[in-house]
Amino acid sequence: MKIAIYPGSFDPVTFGHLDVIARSAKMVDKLIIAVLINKNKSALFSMEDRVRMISEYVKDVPNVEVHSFSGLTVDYAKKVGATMIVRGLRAVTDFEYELQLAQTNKVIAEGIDTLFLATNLKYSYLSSSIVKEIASYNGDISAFVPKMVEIAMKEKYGF
Ligand code: COD
Repeated sequence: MKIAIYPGSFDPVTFGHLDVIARSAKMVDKLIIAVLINKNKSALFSMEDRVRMISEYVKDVPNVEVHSFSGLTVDYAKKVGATMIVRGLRAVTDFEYELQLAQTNKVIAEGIDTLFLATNLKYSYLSSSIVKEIASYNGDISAFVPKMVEIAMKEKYGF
């Protein structure tokens, strides 16, 4: 059984993430979306909220599960029996960081490979940070995130 994890902060999940999820789910038997409980980075949404929002959009995809994790991504991958880490690439700026991450992970955990999916052109500019910035000024984020996320963000920023 081919199991992959798609780790990330997903703070919040965007159409860019959902596109990577839909495409990578077709390539494996089981895809686990692994939401990082990040002790260093202060997140806008709690881990529970992030898991709930993603779960809502993948609930009808039979081979996708959403969980949270802390610690090293490769340790979590081993724990769930995954041999593949899915990551998305938007631009050259992503490439340097992602390559470093993938190569380091390969050294510390043999047998786990990283699968890079090139962004869908429609979402190549899209990031959670940009969405948060626009939302914080009460801008229109409907083109970037699902409705449920849009509502939750408006609430967070008090609009
Ligand atoms: N189109 C395509 N892909 C996208 C888009 C988009 N519009 N937006 C985001 N993505 C991709 C990102 O490039 C990334 O690959 C993935 O989606 C998740 O993105 P984020 O921003 O939600 O998540 P990150 O990048 O903050 O996640 C970082 C990790 C949690 C994977 C990393 O910090 C980690 O592994 N932490 C655990 C500790 C560890 O193991 N560290 C590494 C040791 S080498």
